[in-house]
Amino acid sequence: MSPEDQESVSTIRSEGIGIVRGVLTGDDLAATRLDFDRAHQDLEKGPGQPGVRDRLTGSHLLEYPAIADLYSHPRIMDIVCEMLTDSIPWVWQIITNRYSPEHPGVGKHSDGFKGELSSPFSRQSMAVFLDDIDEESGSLTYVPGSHLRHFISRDDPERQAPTQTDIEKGEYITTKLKAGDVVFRVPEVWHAVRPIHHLRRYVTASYVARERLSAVMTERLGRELKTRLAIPLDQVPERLQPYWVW
Ligand SMILES: O=C(O)CCC(=O)C(=O)O
Repeated sequence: MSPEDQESVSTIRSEGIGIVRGVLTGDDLAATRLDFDRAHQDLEKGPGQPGVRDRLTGSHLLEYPAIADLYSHPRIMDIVCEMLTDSIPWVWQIITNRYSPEHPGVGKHSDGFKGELSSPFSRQSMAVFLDDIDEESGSLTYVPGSHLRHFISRDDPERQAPTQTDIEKGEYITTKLKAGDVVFRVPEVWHAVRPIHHLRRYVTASYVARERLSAVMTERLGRELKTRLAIPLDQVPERLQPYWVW
């Protein structure tokens, strides 16, 4: 791993969010946008309605090569594997997100499981942005270090999972991104999205460390594996297969 990516891993661990710039450029970015828009047309989301967040998830996304490639992109996976200390983590969710303007954004929250502390760094998400975002439109905001409060800690055996009231009180900072940048987010970090005034699209996935499943994650795993039984493995790109199977 390059020193730059190693530094990103340190930032993600301490802050809960890290941004790797310019992972997708030129023709690759154009091809991903084309596949993204095609998937939304084919899967009956149409061109987008003002104020609506469209979300596609599941194996039909694997039919769009430029999107499918991102779920096992070597540089992205190196960072995910390092974060999870797992050489072949399990890919839990593959998703696309599209917000059509004018959209109010997303309120302050954590993607930690309600009422449950997690094993440190047992889940990791990545999001490849296809549009620029900044303070004026769609900035992802977050509270650096807040993910740590959701982790089981030997030093603090009485720790309770933060409440929504705690999450509302955090000091949120903004992010600025260019299309092609990748956001690595520890799901537990407190985050929100500023109001959106231009199209905001990204391809995202979440990955899980196989050896450190929480009670909630174990239940979700069982549900997802039942769905995957119906999908022949040869429909899954070869590079993704090790992450796809349990
Ligand atoms: O759209 C984003 O950047 C983040 C959305 C969000 O908050 C979430 O999916 O939990």
